[in-house]
Amino acid sequence: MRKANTHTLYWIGITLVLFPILVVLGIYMRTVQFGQLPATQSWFYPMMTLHGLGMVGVCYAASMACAVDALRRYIEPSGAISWLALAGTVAGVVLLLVSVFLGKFAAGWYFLYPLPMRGNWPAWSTVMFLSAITVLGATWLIWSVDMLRAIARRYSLSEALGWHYLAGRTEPEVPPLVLITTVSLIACVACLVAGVIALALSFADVLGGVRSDALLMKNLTFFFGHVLVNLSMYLGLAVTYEVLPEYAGRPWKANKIVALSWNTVLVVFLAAYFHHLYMDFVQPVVVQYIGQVASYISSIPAAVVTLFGALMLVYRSKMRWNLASILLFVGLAGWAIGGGGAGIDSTILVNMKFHNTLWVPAHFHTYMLMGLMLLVTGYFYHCCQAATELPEKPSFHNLVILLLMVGGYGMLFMFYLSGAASIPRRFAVYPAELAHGAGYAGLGALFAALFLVGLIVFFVEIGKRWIRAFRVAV
Ligand code: HEM
Ligand SMILES: [Cu+2]
Repeated sequence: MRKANTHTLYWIGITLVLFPILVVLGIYMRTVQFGQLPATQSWFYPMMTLHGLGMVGVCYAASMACAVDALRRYIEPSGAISWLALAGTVAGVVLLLVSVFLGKFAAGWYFLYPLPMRGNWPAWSTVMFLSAITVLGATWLIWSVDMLRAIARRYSLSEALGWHYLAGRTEPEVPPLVLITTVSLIACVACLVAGVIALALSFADVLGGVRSDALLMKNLTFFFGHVLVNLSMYLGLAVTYEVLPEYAGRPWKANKIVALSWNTVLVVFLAAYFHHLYMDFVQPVVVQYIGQVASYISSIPAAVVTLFGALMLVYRSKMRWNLASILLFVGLAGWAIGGGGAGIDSTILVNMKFHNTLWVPAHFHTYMLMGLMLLVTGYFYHCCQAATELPEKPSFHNLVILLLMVGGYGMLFMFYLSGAASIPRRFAVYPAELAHGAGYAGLGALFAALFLVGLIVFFVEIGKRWIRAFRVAV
């Protein structure tokens, strides 16, 4: 039995509440796109904004909570800042809910300038939305810096980044968890600083009427958004490197190749965000090419090393399959499949056709929903199960996996088909020319409902364990 950490249990509780609500919003959007619920159409864009930002926030905070929990074996994060992270996140969510539900703020999750100032919602709701992101961004910046501080107390920067492996030494042994988290946290500080600048300029506009350069704002915004989403994924992978070996009964250690691939990620992935600006012809042409090349270099080596490592770990091992290890394993698969879809879209020749079609939500939902969220829920289950050791029912768990897989991939397949059929993203209602989009939307809603059923069954399983673990811990 391994007592669960109180902060982690709170994060698990928050995730278990927010995630299904946000899934319901997703089903709602697909239903409106199917042509149903016409009376609620004016809520589509506020709900899209809430769903998008809410999901990205849950993914980030939950994956960070996993990484922090796993890291506690090696380092000691500050207790006060762990509480601050929880309180600041809850405060940010409350501000966001007010801006969306009372103010009908609807500029989309990345609030691309100058849309937040030009919509038909009141200026106070824009201020409220920007305040929500400010609170979340400031909280997460402090959280990340504290984790870097805690890592630095035990490892030097060059050790934490595994540079001694690159130099051919194998001592001191640094777990891949520490290496990948350090890479992610450095990127996190960079992206949150860019976010702060974009926010300050947005505030200057909405409060002081000071206009900003739209291209500069777009660069800042996508640097922030691209990096935040990707590093959340990396945090999910980092804990997989740590936990999957427990089930395989074999170690998964850092070495020269692991260190090299993740240092490449650190150097190159900050430049990959240019793939979001292919349509901006006023960008210097050279950065468009950099965007495509950086997208490949930042994803392929780390993916190959991680997937190969995971397969070697499992191959002919006496793997103990339970809900945690299965979710981690299929989560890796979802990450790889979504990554493939992203790679296709980051190719300029393809992006010319796929830009802003549903192909984009298709690929990022693949690695966020069937990748990261499965890694996170797998890790959470692992914590709760380790803390309670309740008997497990394999047949019941297989049912959960089946529902999640059929529902999730069915929903995604409808997104991919829509994208390939040129259905644009962010259309609440499809006009006659795009009428074929409605059918995909209806099927997508059905599959997503199946996913939700799987999620509810899963929550019953993890919920029992969570309540017990909570009673012991608090
Ligand atoms: C079963 C689960 C989910 C369903 C049914 C769902 C559904 C949807 C739908 C229908 C849209 C609007 C697509 C459009 O542009 O027409 C959307 C957008 C989005 N979703 Fe999800 N989603 C789910 C899970 C997730 C997860 C796990 C994430 C995690 C990051 C996520 C993040 C987003 C984002 C960022 C947007 C874009 C919002 C915008 O354009 O501003 N979703 N989702
Ligand atoms: Cu990107």
